[in-house]
Amino acid sequence: MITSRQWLYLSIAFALVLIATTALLPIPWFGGKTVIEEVEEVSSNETQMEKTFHLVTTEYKAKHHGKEVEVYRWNPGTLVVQEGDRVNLILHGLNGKEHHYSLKEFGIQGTLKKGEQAKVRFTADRPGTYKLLCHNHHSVDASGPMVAYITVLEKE
Ligand SMILES: [Cu+2]
Repeated sequence: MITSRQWLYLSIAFALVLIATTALLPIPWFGGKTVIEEVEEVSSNETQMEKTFHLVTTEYKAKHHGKEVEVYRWNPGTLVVQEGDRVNLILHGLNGKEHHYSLKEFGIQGTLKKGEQAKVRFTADRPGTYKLLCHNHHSVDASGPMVAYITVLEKE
C-alpha cells in the first residue's frame, strides 16, 4: 500500500525527471534546441555586443643614409567588429609626445599624450572600414601614416 507521503515523494521525483529532460532534450517550441543551448546562445550574444580593444602608440626608428627616420603606428592597426557591437577603444600613449586623433564617421576626436590613456566609445552601427587617424602623423612625410583600420562587418 502506498501512503500519501510516498505519493508526494514519487510526484517530486517525477517532476525532477521532467525538468531534467526538458533541459537536455531538443524541444520543438524552442526551435528544436534544448533549454541549455537556448540559454548559452543568449549569453554569447550578450558578450558579443561589447568589445574592448587596447591600442598602443608605437614608434619605429631606423637610419637611412646616415639620417635617422621614425614612424608612428597604432598597434594593433587593424580591428574587426560586427555591426551593432558597442566598441571600447582604450588608447595608451606609449611613444610620441602627443597624438591628435579622430574617427570622423563616428564623431570622435581627441588628444592622446605620452604616459596617458584615452577612452573612445562608439556603436558600430554601419558596415564599412573606418580610420582612426592621427593628425600629427597622417602621412608618410609626417612620420606616419598612423592609422588604425576598423572594419565593421555587416550583420548576417
Ligand atoms: Cu601620432
